[in-house]
Amino acid sequence: MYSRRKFFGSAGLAVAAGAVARSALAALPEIVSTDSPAMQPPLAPPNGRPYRAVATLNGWSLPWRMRNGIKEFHLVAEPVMREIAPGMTANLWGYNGQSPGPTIEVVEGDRVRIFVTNRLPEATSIHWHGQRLPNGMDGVVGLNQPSIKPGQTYVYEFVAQRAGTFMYHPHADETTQMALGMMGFWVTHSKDPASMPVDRDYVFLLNAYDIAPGSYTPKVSTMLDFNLWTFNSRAFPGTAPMVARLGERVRIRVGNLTMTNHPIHLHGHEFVVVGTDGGWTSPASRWPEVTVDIAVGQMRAIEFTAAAPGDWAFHCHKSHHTMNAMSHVVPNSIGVEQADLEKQIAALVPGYMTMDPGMSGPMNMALPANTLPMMTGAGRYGDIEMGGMFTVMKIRADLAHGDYRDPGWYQAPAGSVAYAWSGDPPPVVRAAAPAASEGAAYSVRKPSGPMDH
Ligand SMILES: [Cu+2]
Repeated sequence: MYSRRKFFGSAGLAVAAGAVARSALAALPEIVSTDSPAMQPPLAPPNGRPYRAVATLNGWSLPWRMRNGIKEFHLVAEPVMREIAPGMTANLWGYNGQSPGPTIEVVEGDRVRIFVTNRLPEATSIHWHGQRLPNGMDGVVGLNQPSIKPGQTYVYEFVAQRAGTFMYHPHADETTQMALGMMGFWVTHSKDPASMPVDRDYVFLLNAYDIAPGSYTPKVSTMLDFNLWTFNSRAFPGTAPMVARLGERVRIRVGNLTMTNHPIHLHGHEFVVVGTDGGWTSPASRWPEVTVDIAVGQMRAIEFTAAAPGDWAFHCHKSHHTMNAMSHVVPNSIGVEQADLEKQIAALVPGYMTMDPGMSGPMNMALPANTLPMMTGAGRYGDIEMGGMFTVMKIRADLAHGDYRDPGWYQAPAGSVAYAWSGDPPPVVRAAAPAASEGAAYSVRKPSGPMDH
């Protein structure tokens, strides 16, 4: 399941034991790591209280060890390589081999101990976003704890008090560390495994990067103008599809660690928001939606019944967020005869290239290395013309329960697909202008004089 496993060497152990200053903790949990962006199947709990494990989009859940009744995890903050989509890899910072880090799954009431080893070139910490915990475990450097210096291991320990959806991220040099992808998902399952049952529970984070075309490392000073908008650090067509069997109850949990809000939209179905930052919503408070806006720092859990078979788009509704690296200084050249213009301008500006009308066709330029096309992905009927925060909800009648494999493109029944009209166009019928007397009914009355009153 994991592409490589690392064990702490004796040198690392000495550093760690010094940092935590407790000989009982010298035996650190094994570091489980992966270098793959593939979506791993849910990790069924091998011990502890039972729960239905979540599926992390293009990600995985971190195994733990049970020690004297405490769930022990080991996170390693380190530089990683993340394939954003085939054809583009980014130098990021993350945890245990990937960015985002692995999802942590625990059960309400679990006592949790998390070892955090810093293999970054600068100090870090982890804040457990949304948790009820002792103040000294909240992870804000300087406020709640000293920073975790390079080479040190710190220990966080608390009881997961509330079921729900959470995130983790550093509270140290945040603009740099979050711009480089240091973040992860956290799910605290209800201690009653029968409460709020679903058949599939997908989770992912919203992230944004600013990686100049032709380069590999995100800029860390960008405030708003990011050029890669991603689901769990993957841009379409690199995003895995979410799949469900027809009739299954599906939950999708999304956390936003970008610098702007994202209206997340599902096609073909209505959903309800069953969870917010503070926990599960009461059933009486829910109303049907097809889009939910997720603000910065927020988590939302939505649920719906997979009622209609097909390949249903699931995406951020800000149209620039379903594009990959692009320039925002492109003039609108719709209606301009491009071929002619390009020749004339190129004589003055060597290398000048125009955009195709509407920018929906391939651009007349070769892409720099390690750069994704703006809109890409080929579907059953041609180019999908999407990138960034886009994936597909694939609902099939013949999918087995628990099967998360991509079933390929939907084969729509004959006669159920929009088609080109091949007959003659209908005659244009223009409505007659209203006659003067009819129009008078809608005309403004003459201003009335004082005598009219
Ligand atoms: Cu968006």
